[in-house]
Amino acid sequence: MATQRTFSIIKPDATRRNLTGAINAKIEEAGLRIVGQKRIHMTKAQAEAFYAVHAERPFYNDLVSFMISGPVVVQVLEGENAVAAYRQVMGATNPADADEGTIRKAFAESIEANSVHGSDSDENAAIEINHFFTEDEIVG
Ligand code: IDP
Ligand code: MG
Repeated sequence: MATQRTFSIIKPDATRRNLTGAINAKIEEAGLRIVGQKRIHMTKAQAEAFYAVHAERPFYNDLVSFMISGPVVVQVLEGENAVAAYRQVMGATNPADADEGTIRKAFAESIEANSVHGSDSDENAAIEINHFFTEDEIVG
């Protein structure tokens, strides 16, 4: 598998608890390179658009409120098979189901406040990266 990029968000529950460095350590230990990174406070419109695929789910409004409840760190990660590799180090959506050693097992507070987002496909990674980064902000 060739070098690939994926999109990551360190969510407000993690920035609030000062876990950016600890999460970045797990990302780097997994062999992924952080090639773009910035700390932002998402607008409501940005969060709604980002999670539009979940608009019909019962947790959508709560999820949008959570994602704008504090700063987030948006990231571009690069590496071998990056989309799948990051999903693996993130762990399951519900931390109760997450494997030992994963970010969500170590840090997530709940199924909603689960510390990180990672793209679920190569196609969505490209869309999500373009949403938050210009090409000159990504330095490999
Ligand atoms: P993922 O982040 O593991 O890809 P998705 O199903 O894409 O999981 O859900 C997006 C986000 O929505 C999750 O990371 C979590 O923050 C939130 N979420 C998912 N399922 C639930 C739920 O059942 N209750 C509350 N929040 C949820
Ligand atoms: Mg998802």
